[in-house]
Amino acid sequence: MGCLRIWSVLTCLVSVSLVVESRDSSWGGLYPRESASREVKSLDGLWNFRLSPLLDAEKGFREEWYAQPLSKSGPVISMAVPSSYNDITQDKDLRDHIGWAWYDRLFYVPTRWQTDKQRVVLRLGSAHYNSIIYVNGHSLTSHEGGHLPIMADITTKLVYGKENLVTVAINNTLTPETIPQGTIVEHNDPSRYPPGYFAQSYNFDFTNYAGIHRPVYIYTTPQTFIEDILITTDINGANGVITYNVTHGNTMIGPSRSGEVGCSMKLLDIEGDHVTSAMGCQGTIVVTNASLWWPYLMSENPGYMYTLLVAVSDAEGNLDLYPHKVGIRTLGWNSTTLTINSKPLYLRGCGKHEDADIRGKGVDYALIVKDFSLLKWLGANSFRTSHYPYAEEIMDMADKEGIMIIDESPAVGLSGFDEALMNKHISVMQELVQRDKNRPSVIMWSVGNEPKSNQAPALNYFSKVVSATKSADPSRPVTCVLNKPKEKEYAASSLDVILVNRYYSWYGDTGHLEVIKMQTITEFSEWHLLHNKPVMISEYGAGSLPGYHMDPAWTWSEEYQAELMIRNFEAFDELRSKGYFVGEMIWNFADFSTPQGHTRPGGNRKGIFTRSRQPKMAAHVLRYRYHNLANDTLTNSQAPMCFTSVLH
Ligand code: GCB
Repeated sequence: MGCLRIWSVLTCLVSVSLVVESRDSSWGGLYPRESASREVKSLDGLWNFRLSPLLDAEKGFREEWYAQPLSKSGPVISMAVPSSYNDITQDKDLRDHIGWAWYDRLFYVPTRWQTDKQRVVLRLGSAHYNSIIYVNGHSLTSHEGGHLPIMADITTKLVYGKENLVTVAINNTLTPETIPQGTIVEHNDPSRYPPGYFAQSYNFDFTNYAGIHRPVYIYTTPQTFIEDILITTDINGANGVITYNVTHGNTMIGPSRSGEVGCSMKLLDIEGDHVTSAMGCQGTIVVTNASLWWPYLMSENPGYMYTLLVAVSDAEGNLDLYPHKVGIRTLGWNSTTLTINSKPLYLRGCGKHEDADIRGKGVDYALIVKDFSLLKWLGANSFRTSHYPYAEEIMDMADKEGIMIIDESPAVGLSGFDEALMNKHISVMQELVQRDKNRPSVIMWSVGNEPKSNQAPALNYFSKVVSATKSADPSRPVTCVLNKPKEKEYAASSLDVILVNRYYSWYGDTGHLEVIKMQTITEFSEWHLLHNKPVMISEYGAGSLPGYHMDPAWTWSEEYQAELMIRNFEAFDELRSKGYFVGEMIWNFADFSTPQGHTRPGGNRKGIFTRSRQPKMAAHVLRYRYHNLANDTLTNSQAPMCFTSVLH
């Protein structure tokens, strides 16, 4: 029975993909933005929702739940979109569900869209993990992977001026073939487990939240439309140089006239005033006396962005317009240093999560604004999208606020490294680069976090994944966040910058804060010596329970967390003075949800803020340091900051 049920969950992923009319969309398209030629309509709100029965994962497909409103085929509950579904109700089975979940809602499209011969696109910012999208009963597209957009042209499937039905089936099952990986553990002992009992296990330290996590839009374009825009920037003296390449598409409604399509560009400054114009679908724009994109606290005016108003016109002169933000900046890297606009960079940041109570990983605008407000309060200039690509709404804020991003793929804790996994990993990297390639905030790609890179096949695997990422985008350095001992580690040699997670005096030498400085300096010097590359610490930290105090410091107290940080700072300052240590990121920005476990009291408590974003003592300590470091960087002094005076 158990076996049968697992077979059912897993094969369902395979068999249903066969019935999808147009398969796997890996190009999520440009973010839906309004313009004079594009209308955008939000489908966010309350959808209808039902889980597949636990012992019959395929029921929804067999009974074609997508063919009519879900409420007609059985009971439904209301479900918020965007949000994870897990923590919304009091139902433990919903929280812990493994398998298919079904969403649907009705929506109208105006007849005018048909009269005006508009192309209509449906776009989900993300849905975790496997999803199949239906409109009016047609299976339009499927997507594997939970953190990247899904797009489908729905023009010919709509009933204009009437009600339309969108249905989304989502499966959160993780297997050794998914990214990230997981395993379904069967429990076949009938004396200990009920029939069919199984559990999902995975090798990462955060809750595998599921649902429609990001906004759902439908939007229109003319039949000849802007499909993609590639922007790179350079600096020449006081001038900025913007190189662009616009690709355009044609719907199936009209004949293809790509030969007759023309492009024109208008560059506007931050106030919306015209700066310059250009003709042609590819070209270069020179911006005299350009305002550059600078990180927060590296300029009086961080995050400066122009708007490139892209116009594509067809033979009849119909225009498609898309406003695209452009930050002019350059990145550089060598064996010791990262630079932005030729100035050395020191990353003062955090590892984060998309995580909040009730909504899990669902986009929440209030939380986005709060988090950026806290990052700026801290004096941070960067964060890593640990351990998956974050919502575009978050990335937009990072661009705007001048917060630099290490943009990470969902490849957390990978092992196995066979060719099939590698090809999937490469596709994920290409999808991520495709989505975020024009963002000035993105200063580095991270192909993953803590792979089992002590396994020999990791050598070939990472050299291929990194080189595919570099060919997708040669303009940014590529890294992978490592945690294996450097003596037996096969990914580092392929990377531009070495990022290492280390928890001295937490997972090892627990309680012995006095060894941190020595161990950190020894280890990071050796990483540099071994690979002759810039190095940084991408995670360090300790758990603390807010309000629990103990002096002298004791594990889980706020004092222990703060002192552990201060001891690390001593090491970081010494490493900085050596000239190859390019950054530090505390783990974690805020407490976050994890699977239940005896080492995780209410989740991972290494946040310097609580899950509700209130500061622990650690946040004040970090704030003091980051603002000092920022001042230090501003004056270009490399003088190490000392915190020994605060120690016992
Ligand atoms: C790590 C992982 C992160 C965990 C963290 C911890 O190295 O990258 O996902 O949450 O350690 O707290 O153990």
